[in-house]
Amino acid sequence: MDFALTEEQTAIFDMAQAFGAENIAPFARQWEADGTIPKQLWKDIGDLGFGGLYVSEESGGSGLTRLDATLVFEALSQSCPSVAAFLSIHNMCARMIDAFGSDAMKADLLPRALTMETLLSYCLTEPGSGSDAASLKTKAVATDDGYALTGTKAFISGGGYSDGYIIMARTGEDGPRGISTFYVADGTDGLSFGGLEDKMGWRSQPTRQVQLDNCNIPSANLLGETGKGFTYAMMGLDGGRLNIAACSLGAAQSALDRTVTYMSERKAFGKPIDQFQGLQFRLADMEIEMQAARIFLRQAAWKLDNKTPDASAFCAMAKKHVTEVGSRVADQCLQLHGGYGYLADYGIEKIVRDLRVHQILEGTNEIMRVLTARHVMSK
Ligand code: FAD
Ligand code: 2MC
Repeated sequence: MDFALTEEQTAIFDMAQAFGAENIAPFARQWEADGTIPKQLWKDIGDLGFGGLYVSEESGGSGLTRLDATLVFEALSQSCPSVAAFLSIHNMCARMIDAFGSDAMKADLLPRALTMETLLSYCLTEPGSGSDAASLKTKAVATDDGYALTGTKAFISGGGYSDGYIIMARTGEDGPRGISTFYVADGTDGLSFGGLEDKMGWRSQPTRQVQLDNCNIPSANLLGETGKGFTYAMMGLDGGRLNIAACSLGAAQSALDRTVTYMSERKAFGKPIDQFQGLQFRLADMEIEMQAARIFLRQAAWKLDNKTPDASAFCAMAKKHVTEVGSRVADQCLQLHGGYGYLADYGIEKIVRDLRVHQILEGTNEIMRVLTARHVMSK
C-alpha cells in the first residue's frame, strides 16, 4: 500500500494546475457572465492530451488510470469547477465510444474528440425521469438503414454547444434492458435544442434540453449492442462520479487556501482573525475533512482501476461524501470571509454556487445512498 503520488502523477497534477492558473482562472468569471466557454480553450486542453484522459492508448488516448484522471480534475477545478466538470462529461463520453463503439465509429469519432474539435455531451436524463433513469421514454425505432430517435433529454450540459451527443434511448422492453446507446452528430435533421437554462452555478456551461424529432441516424451510430445501453451509461457514470467528486475537492481546496491567506490578513478586535482559536479549529476541521475525502476518493478510483467487485459502490460513496465535504468547506470559507465572502470579487461565492449542483447531478446524493445501501445489504 502506497499513499504517495508518483513523480509522474505529481507532474500531471502540477501541469493541470499551472494550465488552469494561466488559461482558465483569469477568465472564469467572464465566461460565467458570457454563459459560454470559448471553444479555443478546449483545443488547448486537447493539445495537453486531456480530451481522452482514460481513452486507451490503442485508440490514441492518454491511457491514464482513473486515479490519474481525478488528479487532472482536482487540479483544473482549482481554477474553475464549471470548466473542469464540462471536461469530465466530454471524457466520460469519449471513453464510452472507446469502450463500446465499433472500430469504424472509433476511427471516425475519436481523433476529433481527443483533440476536442468535437465536444461530446451525455444525454440520459429526461423531463420525466432523472433518478429513475431506466424509465426513460425517448424511443429509437429501427428503420431500413438505422434508427429514428424521438424524445426529449433534459438538463443536457453542452446542449446546443457540443458537436456530438451520446443518447440513451429505448429500443425494446420497459426498464433497463430495453435501452440502447447512440451517437447523434450536431446538425442531424430532427435534432434541436431548448432555451438556455438559467442556473445557480455552472453558469459558463450552456445547459439546454436536447430534442429529437424523428431524428434519423445510420445503424453505425449504435454503440455496442442493443439492450446494453443502460449498462454502458452506468459504467460511464462510475468514472464521471469520481471526476465530479474530484472537481468538488479541487475547488474547495482553492477556497480553503484563499481563506487561510485572508484570515492572516484580516484584523478584528486588534488581531488577525486567524488568532482566534475558535476559527483555527474550524480550519483544522476543514483540513481533516479534506484529507480524509481525498484519500477516500483515490481509494474509490483505485478500485475502479483494479475492477474490484465493489468499485461502483465505492464510486457512489466517494461521490456522495466528497461532494458534501467540498460544499461544506466552501460554505465555511465563505463564512470566514465575512461579508466579503458574499462578494464576487473574492471568488468564494462562485465556488459555493458551482459546487452545489455536484450533490444533484451524475446521480443525486440520495441515489448514491441507495447504491451504498444496496452494497451494504448485499454483503
Ligand atoms: P428527481 O429524480 O425527480 O429527484 C427529486 C428528488 O427526489 C431528489 O432529491 C432525489 O434525490 C429524490 N429521489 C428520487 N428517487 C429517490 C429514491 N429512490 N430514494 C430517495 N430519494 C429519491 N443529465 C444528463 O443526462 N446529462 C447532463 O449533461 C446533465 N447535466 C446536468 C446539469 C445540471 C446543471 C443539472 C442541474 C442537472 C444535469 N443533469 C444531466 C440531470 C441530473 O442528472 C438530474 O437532475 C439528476 O439525476 C436528478 O434527476 P431529477 O432532477 O429528475 O430529480
Ligand atoms: N456498471 C455496470 N452495470 C451497471 C451499473 C454499473 N455501475 N449499474 C447498473 N448496472 C446494470 C445492472 O447490472 C443491471 O444490469 P442487468 O439488468 O443486466 O442485471 C442494469 O444496469 C440495471 O441496474 P439496476 O437494476 O441497478 O437499475 P435500477 O433501475 O434499479 O437503478 C439507478 C438504477 C437508480 C442506480 C440508476 O438509475 C441511477 O444511477 N440513477 C441516477 C441517474 C444518474 O446518475 N443520472 C446522471 C445523469 S448524467 C449527469 O447528471 C451529468 C451531469 C452528465
